[in-house]
Amino acid sequence: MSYRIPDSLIGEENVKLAAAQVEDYAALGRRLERAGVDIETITVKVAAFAVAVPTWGVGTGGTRFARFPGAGEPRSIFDKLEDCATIHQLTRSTPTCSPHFPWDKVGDYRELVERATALGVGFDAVNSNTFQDQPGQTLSYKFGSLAHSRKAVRDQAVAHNIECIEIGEKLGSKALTVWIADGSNFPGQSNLNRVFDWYLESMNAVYARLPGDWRVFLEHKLSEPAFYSTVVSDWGTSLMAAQALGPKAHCLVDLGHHAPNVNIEQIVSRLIRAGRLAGFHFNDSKYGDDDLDTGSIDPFRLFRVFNELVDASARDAPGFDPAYMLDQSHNVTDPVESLMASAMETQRAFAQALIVDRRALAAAQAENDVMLAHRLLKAGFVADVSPILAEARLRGGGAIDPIAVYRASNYRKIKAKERPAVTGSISGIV
Ligand code: RM4
Ligand code: MN
Ligand code: MN
Repeated sequence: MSYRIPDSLIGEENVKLAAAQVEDYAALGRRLERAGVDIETITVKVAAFAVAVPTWGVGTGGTRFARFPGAGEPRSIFDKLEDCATIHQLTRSTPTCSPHFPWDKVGDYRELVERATALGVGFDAVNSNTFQDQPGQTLSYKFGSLAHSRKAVRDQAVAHNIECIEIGEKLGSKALTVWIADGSNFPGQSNLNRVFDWYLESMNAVYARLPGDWRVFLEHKLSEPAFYSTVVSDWGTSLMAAQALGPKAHCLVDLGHHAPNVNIEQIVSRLIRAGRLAGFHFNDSKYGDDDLDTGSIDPFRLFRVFNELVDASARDAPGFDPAYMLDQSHNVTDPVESLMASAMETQRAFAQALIVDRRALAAAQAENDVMLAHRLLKAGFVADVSPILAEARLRGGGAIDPIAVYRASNYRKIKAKERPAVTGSISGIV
């Protein structure tokens, strides 16, 4: 049996921080009470919040230049599941993982489900991959996949997506996420109108195979690897496609897939309005699709996104049921630590958005009291809600300080012995 962090260690580490936690939680509770906010209500909501871990995220990523593999990296989906389970064990906020195919392909999916269940994790949306060629693949995706100029290549990409749905059914998933790298690098390389027709035609064929209770998440991206035009470049294109496909198609917002300075929270608001917000791939960025850790660069942006989500939930927006996932590449940190920190940052933004006084905010907006409205919103962001997050974890059997427990356990060192390095890359994003 491979190593798992003993719950007794979590207990021992929690004891060291317990007194301070009681004090900090009580103090924050009193502070919030003065503002008319019941801390318990917030803690319960935060405890129920869940974000999926991408299976490709637990491997070490890389840049265009190099990948520096770390000792004890997962070698297969079974190892990845262990790391996903560890993240959930300590943070109590990541009960599911989002697999990527063919990276996570196995011969026996019943065995995979059994292993996941034994580890206490489930499966979220399945992701297809038509942005690389796989060994032995008949036709190349060099010039595109679902929107390729040749029908045979499009058919191959459609078949792969259908296979992902079939695998997902075995895993208990309820959604397929489709991101394509299709686009062009040179003006004139492709007909901007025709490629969208091909994409829609292909996606129609995939959509037709969705089980009744499934959704398909369309992920847009401004650029990369195509640097002149991308077939599904923005939320407008994504929404056009979702509306053309049917009610099961929704638009997924990866925070890194927009031009710099774009008002992403407004995009989120518009997609909610259209009843087509699929959910998120959370990460952070400074320049492009940097895939940095969530909340590490611009936590205020993350808060502003959550402000729209809490607002939508407060007004019971029709069809509002977003799926939350992380999508990051970890090049210089231990992926387990990064994913734990990111899961906590999404919870933080959620908690901060929850404590905004929405009634006072609406009144200030109605009066055009700009400064008051801004300060009411900002009050949520500047509040240190860490004791709420720790309390939610503690009550769920997790760690007050997940990264401290992880380090105390020597998990990675032990895994380095259990997982002798394999040659080649299994991590995906290189
Ligand atoms: C893409 C996109 C997809 C992810 C791949 C690895 O940029 O974000 O969601 O599956 O990267
Ligand atoms: Mn993504
Ligand atoms: Mn991306």
